[in-house]
Amino acid sequence: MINDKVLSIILGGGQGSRLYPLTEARSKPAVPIAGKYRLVDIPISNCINSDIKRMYVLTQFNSASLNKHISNTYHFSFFSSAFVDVLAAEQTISSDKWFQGTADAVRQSMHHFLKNDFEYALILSGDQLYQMDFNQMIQQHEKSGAEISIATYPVNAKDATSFGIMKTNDENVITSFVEKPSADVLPDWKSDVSREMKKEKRLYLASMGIYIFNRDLLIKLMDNPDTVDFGKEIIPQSIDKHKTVSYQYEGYWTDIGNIDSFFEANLGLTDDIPKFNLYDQKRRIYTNARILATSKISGTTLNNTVISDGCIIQASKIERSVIGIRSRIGKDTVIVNTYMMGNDSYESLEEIEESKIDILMGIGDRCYIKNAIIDRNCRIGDDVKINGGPDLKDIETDTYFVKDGIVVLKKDAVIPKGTII
Ligand code: ADQ
Ligand code: ADP
Repeated sequence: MINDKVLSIILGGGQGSRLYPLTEARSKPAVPIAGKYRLVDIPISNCINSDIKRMYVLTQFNSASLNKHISNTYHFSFFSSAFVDVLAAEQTISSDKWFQGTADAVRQSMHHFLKNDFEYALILSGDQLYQMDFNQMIQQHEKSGAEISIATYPVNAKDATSFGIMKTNDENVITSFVEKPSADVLPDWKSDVSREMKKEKRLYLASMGIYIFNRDLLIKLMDNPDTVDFGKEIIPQSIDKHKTVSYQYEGYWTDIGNIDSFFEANLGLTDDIPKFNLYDQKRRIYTNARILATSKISGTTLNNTVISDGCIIQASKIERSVIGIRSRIGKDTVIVNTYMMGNDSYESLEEIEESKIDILMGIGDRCYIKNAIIDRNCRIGDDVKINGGPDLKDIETDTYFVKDGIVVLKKDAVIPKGTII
């Protein structure tokens, strides 16, 4: 079934500086998460599960891995109108600039959207972890006669300063909106939330950056080239003129736009009962069906660890970690609090035996790795110690990057035997 009223626009990311260095060699939607998925699989799967099957992914630059992933993963029937198209910022006769912000990205791509029939544009962020049925939001949008709807989530004072915060009237109509308020003005922005939210001190109604716009209004708003951002301009300037309604969401939702939150969201999947449920049959997260072999594990004590397909593991212990596809981990190695993204391919036995390769792809023998993100195709030699933690200062080298105590090994990094970080 296809909802033919709704066209989905997924904001795949600007320069991606907040997720650097994971976005050094790929666009943000292509960043691998949860061992076998890519960031873009989350909004795309939410759309598919809501029968919204016409999607554009807007990205600042096209990466080979993003295009390959989308074309390998999302095949729709020849007879269906479903599609997932990637639109990268492009130079046109009227514009020689990259997307200046979220609204500018939508504006510059409007000519693509308008080739389709639709009543509502559903605008989504590309860097959030959640499972949401958009139909409920669409139904409320229609019922309330709104021209714009914004999905909202109650947050606490600490988080409130990094979101758009709003106030509503009794009918959920948004009466005021401020983008990322400073801490000193926050007391003016409290909302009357449910008793449960009050108990958790989540008193501020935050925008989730998920919007529904009526088609005609979006066309009109995109006519003004001076507005470049939804949060900074379009929304605050619209609430007085166009009925803008809040759709309050109560499920799990988290922003994974920076290294720290990305790391925690991945490791959160190893909890006994993770907040993000990858095992939900009704709300599946789709990804490339790679047809990999099963994982082979020998001599390893595993605690709260998620292991993807095609791994060969001989480590002595892995704790609270997510191990990505085709990972190879050597003997007597200990891994704690780590997200290893895995490898794009295997090295053949012949290649290894002929020792053309000095350090094999994956993690060597007798290593100790804690509080790290290991990007794809890294080669970590034997006896390497990586001990991330709050004491580690932020630095960047050719092969790794430290942010908030998390050591991020860059894609294809080679870490020589015996290195200590
Ligand atoms: P932010 O997340 O800070 O706040 P922004 O950086 O504009 O806003 O990103 C929104 C989404 O658009 C992200 O997925 C981002 O990757 C993507 N994006 C940013 N620039 C882009 C560009 N030039 N081209 C394509 N995609 C781009 C927003 C709202 C807040 C709200 C939070 C919720 O402004 O009001 O509270 O989202 O996370
Ligand atoms: P994903 O990145 O989603 O895991 P694939 O598993 O299909 O996607 O492959 C990732 C990348 O690695 C692709 O660009 C693919 O062409 C490349 N690749 C896959 N297998 C090999 C191989 N045996 N040798 C070299 N490159 C490979």
